[in-house]
Amino acid sequence: MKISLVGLSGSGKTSVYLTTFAGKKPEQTKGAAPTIMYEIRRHPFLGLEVSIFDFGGQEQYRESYMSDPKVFSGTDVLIPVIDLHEPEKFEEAKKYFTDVMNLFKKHNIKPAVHIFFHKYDLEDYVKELLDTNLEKAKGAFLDLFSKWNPVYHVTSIYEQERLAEIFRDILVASYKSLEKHVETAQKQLSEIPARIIISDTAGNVIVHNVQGVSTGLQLRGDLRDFISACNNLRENLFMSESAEFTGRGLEGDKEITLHVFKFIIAVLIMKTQELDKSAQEKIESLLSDMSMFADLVVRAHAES
Ligand SMILES: Nc1nc2c(ncn2[C@@H]2O[C@H](COP(=O)(O)OP(=O)(O)O)[C@@H](O)[C@H]2O)c(=O)[nH]1
Ligand SMILES: [Mg+2]
Repeated sequence: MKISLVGLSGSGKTSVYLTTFAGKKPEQTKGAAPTIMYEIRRHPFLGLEVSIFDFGGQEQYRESYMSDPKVFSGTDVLIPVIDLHEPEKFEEAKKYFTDVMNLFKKHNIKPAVHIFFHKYDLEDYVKELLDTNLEKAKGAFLDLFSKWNPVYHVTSIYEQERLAEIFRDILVASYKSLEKHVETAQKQLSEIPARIIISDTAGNVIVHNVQGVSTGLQLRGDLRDFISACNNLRENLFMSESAEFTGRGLEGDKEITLHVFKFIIAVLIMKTQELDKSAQEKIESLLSDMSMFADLVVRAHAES
């Protein structure tokens, strides 16, 4: 799975990567060095290797990688990033994207296109202009990509949770038939009176109902380590594809249960009270759905 992020220098590509995939806080992206040429980063998600190509937007580098079309080949998802704080650069961005699209056409690369109208926030910016710029950007760019059936998203690294959800949806969409399960799980979670996190065993959060457990797609470090350790035990000690682990504080009534399904999906359930029968049934139903979800992921791997 190859995702290519393209956009002018300073539009926010590296920041999008860092806050979503690398566990960085938005503030930590300020003053990062501009990307030279392009950078490739690899990230496992649901056991699939995702490579994220971050193309430096500076003119002098653009020409040299644009003359080597290999860099774009195999792109499954193209994400043009447009900086809403810099409307005076829309024309230049249009020119750049036109060149990119021509290259894709010429080499018959047909990615799904997700346009990010980015920096939709008031960090160092005035409110009145933001919506004007958004309308202007829609006018300028939706048309440009219209042949590619683009989907657009209004994004900001300061809406980290939302941005992570957008990427999760883009990634999950590449496994046909998984989207429905994620949607169902999200609904189930809202109805269960326990704190639940569903992630993959690498610690990418898929759905949860707990505030502040993740930074972008990345689960909090201690929980990620817990899942990783349990997953190793499952493999080395139990030698089974799925396993269950429980921890309990001897004072108080906190309890944590981890279910690993098919070595790929982790469901963490944190309880602070005994659950009534109806809540327990909901949890059972969630678990059986996630077990099916894990089967589907494994099958999708086998098919690809
Ligand atoms: N206000 C705001 N600033 C952002 C956002 N995303 C990135 N930035 C800032 O924009 C600047 C350039 O970002 P960078 O990721 O290096 O751009 P790149 O050249 O496209 O990789 C950095 O100072 C970031 O902190 C955003 O969503 N909102
Ligand atoms: Mg960059």
